[in-house]
Amino acid sequence: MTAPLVKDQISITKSDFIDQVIQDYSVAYSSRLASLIGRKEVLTGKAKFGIFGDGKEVAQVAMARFMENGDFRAGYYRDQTLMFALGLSDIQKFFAQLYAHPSVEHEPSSAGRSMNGHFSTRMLDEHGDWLPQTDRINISSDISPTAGQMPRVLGLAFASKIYKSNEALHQNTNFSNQGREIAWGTIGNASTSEGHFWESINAAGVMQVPMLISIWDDEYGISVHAKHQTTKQNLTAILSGFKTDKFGTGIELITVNGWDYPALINAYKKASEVCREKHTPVVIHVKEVTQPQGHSTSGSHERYKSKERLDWETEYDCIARMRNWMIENKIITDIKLTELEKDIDAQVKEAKKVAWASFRSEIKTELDEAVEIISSLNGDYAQELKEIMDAGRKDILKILHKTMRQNVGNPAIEKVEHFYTQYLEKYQTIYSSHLQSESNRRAVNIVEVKPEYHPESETLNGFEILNRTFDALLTKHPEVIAFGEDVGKIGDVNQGFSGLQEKHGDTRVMDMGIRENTIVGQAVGASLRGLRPIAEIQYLDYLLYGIQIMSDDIATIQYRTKGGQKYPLIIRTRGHRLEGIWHSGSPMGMILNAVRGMHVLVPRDMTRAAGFYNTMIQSDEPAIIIECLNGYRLKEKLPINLEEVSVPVGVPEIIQEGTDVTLITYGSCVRIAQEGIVMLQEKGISVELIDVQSILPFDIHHSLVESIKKTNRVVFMDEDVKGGATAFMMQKVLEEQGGYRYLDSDPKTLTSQDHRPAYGTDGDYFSKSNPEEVYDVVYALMHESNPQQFP
Ligand SMILES: Cc1ncc(C[n+]2csc(CCOP(=O)(O)OP(=O)(O)O)c2C)c(N)n1
Ligand SMILES: [Mg+2]
Repeated sequence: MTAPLVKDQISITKSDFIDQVIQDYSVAYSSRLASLIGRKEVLTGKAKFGIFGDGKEVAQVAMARFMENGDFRAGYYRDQTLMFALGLSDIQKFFAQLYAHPSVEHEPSSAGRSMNGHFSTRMLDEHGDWLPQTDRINISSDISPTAGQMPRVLGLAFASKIYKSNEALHQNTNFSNQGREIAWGTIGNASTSEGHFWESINAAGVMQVPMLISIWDDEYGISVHAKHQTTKQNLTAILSGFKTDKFGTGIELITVNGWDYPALINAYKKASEVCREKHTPVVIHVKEVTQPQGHSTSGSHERYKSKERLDWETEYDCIARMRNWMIENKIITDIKLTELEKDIDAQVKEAKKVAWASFRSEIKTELDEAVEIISSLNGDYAQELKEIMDAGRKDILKILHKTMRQNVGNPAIEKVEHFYTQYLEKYQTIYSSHLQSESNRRAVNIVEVKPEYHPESETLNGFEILNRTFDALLTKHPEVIAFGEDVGKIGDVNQGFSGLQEKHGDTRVMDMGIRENTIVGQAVGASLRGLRPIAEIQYLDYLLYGIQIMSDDIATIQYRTKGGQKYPLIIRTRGHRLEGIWHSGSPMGMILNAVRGMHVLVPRDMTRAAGFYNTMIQSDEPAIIIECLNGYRLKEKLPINLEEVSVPVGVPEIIQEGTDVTLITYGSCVRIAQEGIVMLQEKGISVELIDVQSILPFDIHHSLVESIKKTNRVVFMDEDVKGGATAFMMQKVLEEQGGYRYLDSDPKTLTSQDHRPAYGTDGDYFSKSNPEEVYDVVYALMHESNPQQFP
């Protein structure tokens, strides 16, 4: 029989349809149980915190029905049911994450590094290379900052557009089937208050990309009601201005209730068709969603929800409603359903037990070993460790440490120390690996190629050197795309991409709206799907709009998936010296502290910048490359091997050798320093000038201390605020490299003022470090050491 029960449902036989509905209900029901049991696990102390998907189950089983291989999801912590429905997680893995089991095998989403409900699938093999993406559904790794997923889901959808429109990429079948993939996003109603949401929705509408967003609207964001979140308390109403017009441009907007299974199936069917076939973005506003257990284990919703609301939530519980609907429509009898639920109860409890047992069993072995070793020295301490309930690795290390402290000088302690050191090292690695890529293609492995010159080499403007480099990269790598404000038609405000849109097409070199946050998000999503984006932030001063994504998403991707996902992307920007409060920024300390996990590269000229672009395109890691704003019109000799030039990351360059003082700087300050050095030379002072070039990673071979061994004096200079990147460099060289031992004078920093730089030539002079200050700081050091010679 081929009578579809649900209106417009794909034509399937009745028995298949019934099986499908029962399957959906089973997944939803088992997910609910996992939530209920999960909360208990936290409240009884077996896990620290829990946030669950209860109340959102039925919408998610409906959504899962329409996802296809090759599709991507970027969502948030409520999506456990979707993960179960897709077979991408299971109850055991769910509990393994709740217990923070630090194992990729047991907890593949984050290896115990993320809170529960933060999902991902593994997209890299054991060498860090891409696995195929088109034979599976891909879950981009969740982050906690609400709405932080939005720029990424936009980027994932943007990638489909690129794959569809650029025929040269149609052969990349591991990444895309000619752009037919939908990027599915989920977000809570309250998180739509964030700018990220509106910026992403607008950008999707402008670009017409296959982004399908589901809003789980439970009327609350923790305790804060929709009336404080959303104009008119009505997302459908305020989104309606985005609705598709008669030309089909805009966003398809669908509203549906979260307890209405057949309506949800219809909604997702319609949504996915238009999104996949026409690349029309869709928002599904899933209303009347509940939170049976409140927001999370941190509080109870009885504190802020009225009795009426709580009663309504019980009445409109999606699982209870689906259950009734199934019985009313004779899909299954109450008795059979009750039997099924009993079976599921047993399965969920068993899976939870197995997850706990495997989490504890490894610790238990280690605990036994530690107790035995400690008991040979202190029976009481051994007993203390034994008695700690569900003792963890921290407890083991604390008691071992205490035993060592008590037995200083006792030769028998050696065994404890040995165990302690090995144990600490093992777990330090388990918890601290993968800040960056550990593959062979990590940036530090890319081999240096120095620029070579011909006696008759041409001299070009800096921007022309870059232009040739970008042209070569676009020619050589079809996956390279470049985009940003003014990057397309005019080829960026400083002409680095001039003429390249005409040459390579507008699917390679693109203009974007003024929206730094989602420009970064587009780079994220595109890079996760095998493209090689160069995303431009027009000026370094506006990086702040995008730095949240850089810090929370890009910089943590390898770490939070323990090498399961990567973003090989380049953020291109220009900064340092120019003029005025917002066009001469150099907030390096802020950046380098926010993006540990990325590379921060600060080339002093455009040849060096070209070398960094070439290096990073060969690597599989994310970088920010900051070009010098005042360098585009400076003349540079054109290397004969420009396309091959590769500047190594983490390797400083000695610009000028010297014997009296080491001056360490980077970027535009190299030229400022050189001016000061000329004045010092006139006084017979010899300065060794070093350009660090790469702030993260920083001097990986510890070459700077070698210079200090020779000069015994050091100045760290830049144009950041005091205590910014100069303090970072000082810590690296004096503490990490042990440079303090070789100093005969105080270490010095030379920075800008703490205020933003004032406009104009004089404003710049009084705001930023300048050549006369270089002279003064260095001269003062020499005077102190030899007042006769340097009065
Ligand atoms: C940027 C940011 N601000 C605050 C928080 C703390 N926080 C976590 S969840 C949440 C409420 C989110 O509500 P909603 O988007 O409606 O999702 P729901 O939990 O209701 O599904 C808040 C404020 C956060 N994680 N990120
Ligand atoms: Mg909510």
